[in-house]
Amino acid sequence: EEGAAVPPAAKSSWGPFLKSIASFNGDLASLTAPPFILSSTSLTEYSGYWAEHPELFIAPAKEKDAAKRALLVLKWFLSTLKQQYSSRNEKLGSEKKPLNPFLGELFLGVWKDESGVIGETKLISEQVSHHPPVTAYAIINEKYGVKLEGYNGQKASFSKGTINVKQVGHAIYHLKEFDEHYLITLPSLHIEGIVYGSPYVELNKSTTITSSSGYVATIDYSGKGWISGKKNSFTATLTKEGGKDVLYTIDGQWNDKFTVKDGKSKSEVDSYNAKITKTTPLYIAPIEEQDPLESRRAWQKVQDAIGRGDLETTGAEKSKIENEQREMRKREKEEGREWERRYFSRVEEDPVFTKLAAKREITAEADKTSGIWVFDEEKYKKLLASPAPSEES
Ligand code: CLR
Repeated sequence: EEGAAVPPAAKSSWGPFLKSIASFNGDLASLTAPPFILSSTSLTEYSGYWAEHPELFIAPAKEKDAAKRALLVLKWFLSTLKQQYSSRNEKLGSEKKPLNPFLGELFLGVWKDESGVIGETKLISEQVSHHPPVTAYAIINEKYGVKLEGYNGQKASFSKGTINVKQVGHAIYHLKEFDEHYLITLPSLHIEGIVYGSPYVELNKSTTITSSSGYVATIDYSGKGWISGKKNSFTATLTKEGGKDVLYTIDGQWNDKFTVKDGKSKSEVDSYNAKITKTTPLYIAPIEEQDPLESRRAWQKVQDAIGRGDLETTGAEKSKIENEQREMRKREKEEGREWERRYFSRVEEDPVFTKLAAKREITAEADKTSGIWVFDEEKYKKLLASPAPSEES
């Protein structure tokens, strides 16, 4: 469960790495991790974790009762945590260091729907800033009028053997039919198991989901819980703004089982088992059909080299991308322009965010994400209407 320990051949690189993080400056991208901890996945791909269960993502759209709808939004959110925070451990044996996306990098895909019931759910993820690294995303299901949009960056610090990561940014879940918005804050986290060479994520403190319909969900993360003693524990409540009563409570483990109980009668009304709920694979276009800015096409050579354990080529191919990027930034600066984001725009203010954030004293911290980012419907529609971009040489 704790993941693979440091492989014998890598032991020699782990000590120096531990020393280097002790004097770490907060920029995760600048961490030079030993090869066995490098993943070949770019951080732009992580946006997909929000909807690997499309059926849960759209479920609130089918619920007529406002309180139950808010509960379904909470349930969907909780169901994303396993993918977000423990899927690398499960698939790769430990937490890994992702590739640091370049400005303008895209990760596009779609969760197809064979059943014909859910409809297609589209993913658009774009790196909107490189210094500091910020990823923005939109996830859209047109059939049910469900849209999630958000952006996030990370602020990290090192203390007492762990890396503490604060997420900056937020997500907004939207239901068209009810014209409802839900503002979701992102959990802080820390990395455990570093000294043993088998890092994994544990969530800190709490997150909230504030809805325009007046419901508030609070999720408290207790880690290796003081309540149950189990990893990844949490308790959550759903309340109506202004009211004192807890409408529903949920508790359990986000990577395992949790149960939903009625706040008054305490009887179980629903449950979820993260271990047996299957994820829907994301469909991504074959590399040769991808745009040159799409993550897997752009990083292909680096990813292949990491897969082969070929450090020299990994470094060389990474440098190629970095140098090319540096050149582009230099040219833009000379010409007094800025890189045009393809799907997102920087705004002074997002009225939806401002309104919901005011209820809970949440701030945008725009200075840490090089602005407030919103999904730009105009740009999106234009792109849908125009033919695929032609090959650049
Ligand atoms: C990115 C946004 C996702 C949720 C998420 C999950 C895990 C986080 C990741 C975010 C950011 C990068 C991260 C990662 C865990 C480890 C990794 C903090 C917040 C760092 C860069 C790796 C450090 C190296 C150790 C493995 C030693 O929605």
